[in-house]
Amino acid sequence: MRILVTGGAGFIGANFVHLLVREQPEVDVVVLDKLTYAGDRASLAPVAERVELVVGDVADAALVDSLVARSDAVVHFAAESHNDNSLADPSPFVQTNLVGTFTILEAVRRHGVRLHHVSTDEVYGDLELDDPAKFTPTTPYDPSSPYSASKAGSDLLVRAWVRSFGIEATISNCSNNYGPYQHVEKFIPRQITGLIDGVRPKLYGTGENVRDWIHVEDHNRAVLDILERGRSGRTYLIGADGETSNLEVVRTLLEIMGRDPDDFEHVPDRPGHDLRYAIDASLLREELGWRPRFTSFRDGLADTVEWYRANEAWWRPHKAATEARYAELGR
Ligand code: NAD
Ligand code: TDX
Repeated sequence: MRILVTGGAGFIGANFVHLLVREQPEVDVVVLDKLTYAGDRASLAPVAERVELVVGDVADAALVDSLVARSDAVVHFAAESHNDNSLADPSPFVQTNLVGTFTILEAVRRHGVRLHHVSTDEVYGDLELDDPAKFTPTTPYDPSSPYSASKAGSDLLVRAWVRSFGIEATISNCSNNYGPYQHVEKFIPRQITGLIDGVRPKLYGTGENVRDWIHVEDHNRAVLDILERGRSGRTYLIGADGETSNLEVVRTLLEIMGRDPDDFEHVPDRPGHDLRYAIDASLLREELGWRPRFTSFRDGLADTVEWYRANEAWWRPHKAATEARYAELGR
């Protein structure tokens, strides 16, 4: 069994590769990753001997065709993933997320290879703070940002390729992930590494926005379950009932790191900032028996703080350039 993991040098992809190598040692793992600013060879260093890393673009049709031809399954994580970047320059989002997914689809169609497409809950737009509803697999798509619109488009391409060409594919839409190897541009690692450097956390707008946090390992175990037992053509929502406001996240981090919980600052809001995401994962729980293992967000955050403290050599090279980009945006 050989699995091609696109985007395997990024945050979730690298954690997925670590999990595969640890728990399914009989599987051959090939990673296709362009090593953009978000990809880092160092994220695969602990498993380098066990993984073949091909540096290349998911939109390179000839390369993708040759890799898919020798694979039994493809797990497609590769994407431009940061909303703030998509507001500054949408072009790589359209290229990688749409054209890249199209390129993968054409290759799996030619070679009859099983695909799992990794997507986000942001395709559904956002919910009001007091809305009892959560996103379900039948919630209409209503993306807000160039990032989420490009992911929504990629999901729709997968659905069309299943229906029109009969490819064997599943889709998952997951809520916000946290854990080791997450780029320092993202909310939680930005604040942890800032605090290590003595910088106060930066909350966009009021901080009342809610994200449904899930540990990256719980996300990846769900992806493995879907890959093994999911029904082709189905969309599975992945979430662990982790709704927390950004303000609460910042206060918890400050407390874990031994600071005053009120010692943060408000910065200008993200344009079009989605208010709240919330996932109903009952299909995943009922059909596939998946359960999250990280049931305490506070404990998971404390582990993550420890990881960033112990792995400064991994994140430090990315920190200054990331903060320079934020300085240009005034955030
Ligand atoms: P990331 O930005 O950390 O990693 C993306 C990886 O893809 C990087 O290694 C990058 O080098 C690679 N890549 C980018 N463009 C490429 C291209 N053209 N060709 C080949 N490789 C390319 O992202 P992440 O947070 O790990 O997200 C992975 C996937 O999970 C994405 O599809 C994202 O939409 C989805 N997702 C993320 C979250 C989250 O909270 N981070 C939640 C739900 C879904
Ligand atoms: O410094 C910050 N301060 C702040 O208040 C940053 C970087 C973010 N925020 C807010 C914005 C969001 O409400 O924190 C929340 C989380 O922000 P991000 O980490 O940028 O994540 P988000 O925009 O919610 O998207 C994430 O989850 C869904 C991932 O980046 C996406 O790839 C995924 O699809």
